[in-house]
Amino acid sequence: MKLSADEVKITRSILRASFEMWENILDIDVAIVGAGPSGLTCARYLANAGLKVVVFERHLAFGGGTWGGGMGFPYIVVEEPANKILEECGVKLKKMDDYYVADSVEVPAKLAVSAIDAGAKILTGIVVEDLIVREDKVAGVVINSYAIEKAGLHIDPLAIKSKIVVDATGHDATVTNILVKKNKLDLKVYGERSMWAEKGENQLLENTGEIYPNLFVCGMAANAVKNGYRMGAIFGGMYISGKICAEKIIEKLKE
Ligand code: 48F
Repeated sequence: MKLSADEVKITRSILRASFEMWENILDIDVAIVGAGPSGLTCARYLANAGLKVVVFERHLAFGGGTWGGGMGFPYIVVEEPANKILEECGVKLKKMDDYYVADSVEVPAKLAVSAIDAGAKILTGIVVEDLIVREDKVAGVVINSYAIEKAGLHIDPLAIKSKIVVDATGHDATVTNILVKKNKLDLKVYGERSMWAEKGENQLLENTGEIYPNLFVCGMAANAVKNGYRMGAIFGGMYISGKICAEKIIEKLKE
């Protein structure tokens, strides 16, 4: 047996596939910023509904704050009815006391696979550094490479048009903060409150939704924007928030 490995052909294949991919996502239905638990769940439900969805994630890995479980102990806790969302993705859950526990590596892996299989594109190593805003409505995302950001290089970004943008950036609510700061909006981003798991989980469901025309928030970003409590290593609210956010977007896009 002789394996063929021509450098030019390898390079050409990668470049062609990349250009094809980028061209196909220049104008999309939903741009989700952040591939944590809420963003991935939201992507899965939107893609299942037939929408063109791209998730932009700063780091090279998807999963956000799930991988390390609670303080490095590799399990997360999920409460009913969020267990059903993970079960749909094939995650194995174990009942303990009033909760379910799940392997903190299995969960992001299976959530991402289910979002990809539904048709969502996940792009890692890409930072959303600004938004396109037209006549007081969000109209897309301004993106750059994480490597460029990390190196502190002054290299201009590119842009993607999107009917809806989702801020699923977690505790820092970076997208909403950028929108408010750059456009001098009255909208105040309060930041999250100290931990109160039960209250935080329930506030999250109320705080999920559209906060500015065409900008939705889900996951911890939704509580950070509205000064909701943080919850720690209980994740059910993140999955339900992602699902509610997808349902609200589907409803809006029907209008
Ligand atoms: O933080 P993260 O996991 O957000 P989440 O979906 O889930 C929160 C839980 O992990 C946990 C918790 C449970 O009770 O509180 O913390 O709300 O994922 C957010 C992702 O967004 C990425 C970031 O790297 C992370 O993977 N991100 C943040 N800002 C940007 C970004 C940006 N400007 N561009 C691209 N990605």
